[in-house]
Formats: sequence, C-alpha cells, structure tokens
Amino acid sequence: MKHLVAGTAGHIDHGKTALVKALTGIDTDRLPEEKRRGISIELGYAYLDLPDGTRIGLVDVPGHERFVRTMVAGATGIDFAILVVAADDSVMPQTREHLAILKLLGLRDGLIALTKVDLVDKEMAELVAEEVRDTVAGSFLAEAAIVPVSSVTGQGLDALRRVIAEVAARVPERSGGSLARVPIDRSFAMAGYGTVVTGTVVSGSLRVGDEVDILPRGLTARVRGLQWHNTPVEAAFAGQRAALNLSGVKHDELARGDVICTRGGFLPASMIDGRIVLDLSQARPLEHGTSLSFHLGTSEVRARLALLDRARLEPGEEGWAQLRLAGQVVARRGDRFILRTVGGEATLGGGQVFDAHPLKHRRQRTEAAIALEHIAEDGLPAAITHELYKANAPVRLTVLCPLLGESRSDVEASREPAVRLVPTGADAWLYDPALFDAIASRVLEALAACHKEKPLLATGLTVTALSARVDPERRLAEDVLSAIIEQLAAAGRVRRVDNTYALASHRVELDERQAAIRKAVLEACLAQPFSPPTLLDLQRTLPFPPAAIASVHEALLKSGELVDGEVCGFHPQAVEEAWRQLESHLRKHRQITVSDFRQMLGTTRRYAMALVQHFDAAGRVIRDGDFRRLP
Ligand SMILES: Nc1nc2c(ncn2[C@@H]2O[C@H](COP(=O)(O)OP(=O)(O)OP(=O)(O)O)[C@@H](O)[C@H]2O)c(=O)[nH]1
Ligand SMILES: [Mg+2]
Repeated sequence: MKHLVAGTAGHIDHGKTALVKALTGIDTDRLPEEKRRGISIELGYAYLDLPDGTRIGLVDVPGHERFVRTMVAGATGIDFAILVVAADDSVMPQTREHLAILKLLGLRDGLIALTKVDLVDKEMAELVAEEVRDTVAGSFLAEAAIVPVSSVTGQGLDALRRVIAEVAARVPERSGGSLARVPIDRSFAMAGYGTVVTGTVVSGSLRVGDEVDILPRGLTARVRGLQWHNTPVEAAFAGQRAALNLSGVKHDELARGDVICTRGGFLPASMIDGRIVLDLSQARPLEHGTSLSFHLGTSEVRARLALLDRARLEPGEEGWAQLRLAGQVVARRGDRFILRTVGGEATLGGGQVFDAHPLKHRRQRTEAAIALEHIAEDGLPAAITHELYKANAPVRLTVLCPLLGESRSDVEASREPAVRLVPTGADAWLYDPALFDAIASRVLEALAACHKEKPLLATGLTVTALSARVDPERRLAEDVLSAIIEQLAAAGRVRRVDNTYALASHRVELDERQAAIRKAVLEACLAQPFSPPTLLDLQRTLPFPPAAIASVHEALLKSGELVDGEVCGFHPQAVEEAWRQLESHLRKHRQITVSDFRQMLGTTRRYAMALVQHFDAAGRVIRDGDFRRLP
C-alpha cells in the first residue's frame, strides 16, 4: 500500500480547515484559542480513505501571515499539496507565499480547491479560477485541476475526492534513504502511555522496540508503541504520519525541531552547503553575509549566508552557498529548506542541501561550488568521494555513514569503483584513489631510500618503520597502511622479505671489493665451522676496511648465506654437519643436553647454544627441560 501525506496551503480564512473537516469529518482546530479566534494556529492532522483503500494523511496548515513558519514545518514531508483559494476573496498574499514555499520544498504535484463557491455566482467563480490559473503558471500546479467546492453545501466534494485519488495514484512514494527520520511536530504526555510525539516519517522505517536517537538534542529513547492514524501498528514507514510512544524521555524534553532518528544514523549539522534560489518576487538581491532564518524539517534556526560562486544573488537567480547555522539541525543531502527574513516578515527563497557537514569556506570559493556541482550531478557516489576528499585520510565506514545519513549497505554499494574499502573486523576503512596513489608512492620512495642506505640488505622496512616514514603525523591507521602495502605486493611492486617489505626490483649486488670480502668471510667461517669468527674477529683479521666488512657480513646474514648465530654467522655447510652429528646422536640416545652437544662439536657453550636455538626455531628438535629431542 502506498504511504502518502497531503497538505493544505493557502491564505487565512480561505476555508482550509473547513475543507479538511468536510472531507474527513475531523475538526483539526482543537485549541480553545483557535475556536475563539476562528483561525488555525497549530498544525492539524487528519486522514482520508480513498476508494482504492489507500489511507492518506492530511496536514492542515494555518494561513495567518504570522504562522508561516508553522506552515513550513507542516509542509515539510508532504507528498502533494491542496492549494485552497476562496472564490469570494481570490488570490491573496499567503496564497502566493505558500505556493512559493511549496515550490521551494520541491513539491511536484497537487490540486487546487476553489472554496466557498456557494458565496459567489458562476461568473465570479470562473473569474477567480482564471486568476488562480495565472498565479500558478510556471509552477508545479500549472496543470493542476481547479475544483470548485463548498464545505457548507457539500457541492464539489465528490469531484474533489476523485481528483485527490487521481493525484495520489500518480504521486511517487518518497525515497529519502533507508535510515529513519521523523521530524517531531508535536510532543505531549498521554495518561497511561507517557511521552507521545507525532510527525511524518520522512525516510526509512521504525519498529516497536527500536532504539532511537533524538537529534540535535542528543537524547536516546526506545519506541514503546506506534500508531498510524489512531491504529496501533508494529512499524511505521516513510510517507506515513505516525504517533510514537517513547520510553526513556520526558515529553517536555522534546520540541518541534527535534528529529527521531535511526540510532547512530545521523550527526547534527551546524553548517550546510547547498544550492539556493532567491524568489523572483523579491525586490532586492541577497548579499553575502546576510542573516537569515533557516527552516529545515520542523526546525528553524538563524543562519548567516556565505555565497560561494558570486558576490550577490539577484531575484530569480540560483547559486551555491554555505549557511552557517546558529543552532544545529538534522540535515541530509537532498533535503529542501526555506530561507526567510530573520523577523519572519517574508519568505526570501530556499534551497537544497548537498553537503550536511562541509568544511568552512571563505567567500566565493569556486572549488567548493564545483565539488557541490559534482554531488548534484552524481549523487551518493560523488558525496562519498567528497567526504574522503575533505578528510584527506582514510575514513572509517562507521564515521562516514552518519556524516552522509546513509546506511552502511548503501555506502558500500554506491561508492565509486575506484574508492577502496578495507574491511577491519566489524568496520572498514574507505579511502580515495588519489590518497592511495599518494601513499603508495611515498611507500615506494621510502623503500627506495632504505635500499639506497643499505644496498647490501635484502630486507626493507617493517610496516611500523614505513608508517614512521610515510606518515609521521600518524594520520593513517597501521592496518590501512598494511592494506595499501598488500595491494602494492599484489601488484608486484613490493615483496615481503622476513617481516619487512622491500621493493620487488631490489637486488643485493656486490661490487668487486664486496665480492672479495664475501668470499673471505665465507671461507673464514667455514674454516672454524663450529666456532666461526665474530664480526669483530673478521674486522681484525681480514685486510679490508671494517665498515665494508660489517655491511657485507650483515648482508650475508640477512640473505641467509650465513646462518645467523647472533654474534657470528655459521656457514650453512657447518650447520648441516652439526645437524648430521646431532641427529645420529639423538637416534641412538634419544636426548641430549646443550653441554653434551658442546662437547660433541668441540666448541664453546655460546656457539653450541646458538646452533641449538637455530634447530629449535627450525623445529628440528624440541625442548624438554634441559634436554633436546627429535620431534
Ligand atoms: N460559506 C462558506 N463558508 C465557508 C466555506 N469554507 C469555510 N467557510 C468559512 O470560512 C471561515 C474560515 O474557514 P476556515 O476553514 O477556518 O479557514 P482556514 O483557511 O482554515 O483559516 P486559517 O486556518 O486561519 O488560515 C469559517 O467561518 C468557515 O465556516 C465554504 O465553502 N462556504
Ligand atoms: Mg485553518
């Protein structure tokens, strides 16, 4: 079943509330003050059952010029509009202002009720219909049906119901992402229930039992019960008006402007970037730095305007802007907002959010405007890339999603193919290809520098050492760096050597003198197989510069040409000979102590220990107290 909400609009006293009552039987003017003054002050709610079984929500708004802000809060979240014009009064200021607001909120469809036709003759009604037609020309209501009705005599009500059904049948259901948002329009206490709030579910869905955030207030609560037009339900969906019974909050802690949100789904915004338009009917341009009243959802905050691509916005013009808010709102890419004068005297224009968590821009930042243009054209994939660009570092998925007000699966599925995603446990890192390339080239540079410093070493740098070199400010988590390096390894650019990474192209190449040193060192080590010379011994006895001997010796140990015995290197042939003797002893005697092994080889304890430890590490023997045995 389709979930839709329709809203009234129109000048004061033109018969909106009377029409809602005539259609639904529900009197939405409930307040004593509304009764006494004969005007609507608050938003009214009713519902209408269509012949096909669809139940649409109806929001009745006040027409008084002082309550336009209330009208804006009510018109947010409606799917189509019922513009009401009284046949005995014709088009009046709030007819135009409400129409402008509906346009700015992105409404696409609706109908026009020409009310109080019982008070005028046919000619007059036709004349007013003409005037209405002129007024809506060029707007989303340009082709809308104009239905003459009387709430007093009932004339035209059936025709109006038919037209409402036609519009409802063709209006698409809203899509505002998969995370739930319900801007609160009323909060009260109900005996036996506790806190009850009402609002239109503008996106996602909520179920009984759900934990929710209440933002920007920063409270959490649990949905204890849900009602849809006075009927208890298990879940409420986008496009439905809902009453939520909440536990964990008091009704007077909440107010219009707060939003019930999927737990962890959103972050309050104090600045937004968007496309704004100044209404054509305005006499003066909108200047950079102007203070405005910013209306989004059911919230209203003061804002200061920064124009990004021009110095001033002329009436009828559109431009990119940053709005710096005096308070916080829950905003998401695609949300519409209204801009009014600070005193609330007039509606100036409105716009659409494209970045709900922008960086602060200085005036006339064309790069910022270009980035927003991309988001406007390419949607979520561009918005994800823009977040990564702003962070200039990999961003955790759990951090990115609430910035965008998007679900994890939507972000995973919608990212541009080049954006890398590295899962880490329950979370994941995302980073953009430019950053990847930058880090990758710094890694390759660092390895090249390392090989240059130690050309005789086959090894390169550990991840920790690389992290210190390529990212001294530690902005990248080591697991991200590892992932980047692994991708370089997969691409054949680097390779693992021991616990380090080296350039795949790196070769230990010895010059003539180094080759001579290598030969001499290997011979010296083989000459005393079980007590090979230490580096110091070699430096004392071999006729080469000590530093050159040290680097060759180290290279031989790293590359495995000598077996590392901590202070010395064993020739591999010596190690194999020691093993031959050890193995045959163990086959005969089952076990051996280090001291017996030492005597067998005729060496010192230190050398015997080094060899035993080598066999331990290789798993050739196992240790049992003081003894070594075959595994
Ligand atoms: N004769 C006649 N009177 C009507 C009709 N519709 C409304 N009225 C009267 O017009 C007055 C205003 O009607 P409302 O429905 O309160 O007008 P509204 O547009 O809701 O006014 P606000 O909410 O204050 O903007 C009331 O006295 C109604 O009885 C109609 O079709 N015919
Ligand atoms: Mg009313």
